[in-house]
Amino acid sequence: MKLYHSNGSPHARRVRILIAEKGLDIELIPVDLGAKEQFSPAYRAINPRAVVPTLVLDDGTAIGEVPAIQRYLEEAFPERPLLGTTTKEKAVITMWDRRAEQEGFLPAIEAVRNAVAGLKGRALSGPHAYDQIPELVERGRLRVANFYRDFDARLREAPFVAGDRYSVADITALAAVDFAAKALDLPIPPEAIALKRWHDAVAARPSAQA
Ligand SMILES: N[C@@H](CCC(=O)N[C@@H](CS)C(=O)NCC(=O)O)C(=O)O
Repeated sequence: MKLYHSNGSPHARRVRILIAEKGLDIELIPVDLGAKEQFSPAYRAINPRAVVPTLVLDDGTAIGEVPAIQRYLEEAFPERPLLGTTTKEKAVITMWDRRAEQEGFLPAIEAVRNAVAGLKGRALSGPHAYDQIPELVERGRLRVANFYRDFDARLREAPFVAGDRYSVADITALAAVDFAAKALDLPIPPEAIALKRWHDAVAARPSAQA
């Protein structure tokens, strides 16, 4: 099995953290996004959407899209579960994972992709060209600020995003916070005490280095 990824990709980081949490040994193959390697015929043959990450199984099956890759790895390697074990737990974790993605992770990416000069005409990843919309930068930053406020409230009532146990929802929220802090200079605000307590705990796990 091989994971095509990029060190700078927050999407790929979500899969790398899950791999580290599960203690899996999966070959990492870098795709140079700066050199536009994702658009090479060789990579497009693996992922026609020209995005990372992609997991390629030993039989050649290529799996794109972060939640699909995470689902495959969870079911193929059920030890150290991160997507829940009971029906209820699976639903609650999926709910919080989607909320972390839609309310934090994707807004942070939206703000960056609509701002960065090097991404002119590339406001959305994938095979099609889209112009930047400058208004989305401020809106994206506002959405991240609201994500911080709402997840701080959530983490005042639970130690981890989806409840009592670390899960894939923590991975998505961590990737969102770290990307917003670095790429948007939007760190966790001082009043978000519970969010900060949670971040200190999840960022201290060895997997956060992935
Ligand atoms: N929905 C995809 C999104 C993947 C994605 O957007 N990856 C970015 C890197 S974080 C990418 O490959 N960008 C290439 C580009 O902008 O051309 C997933 O879940 O894997």
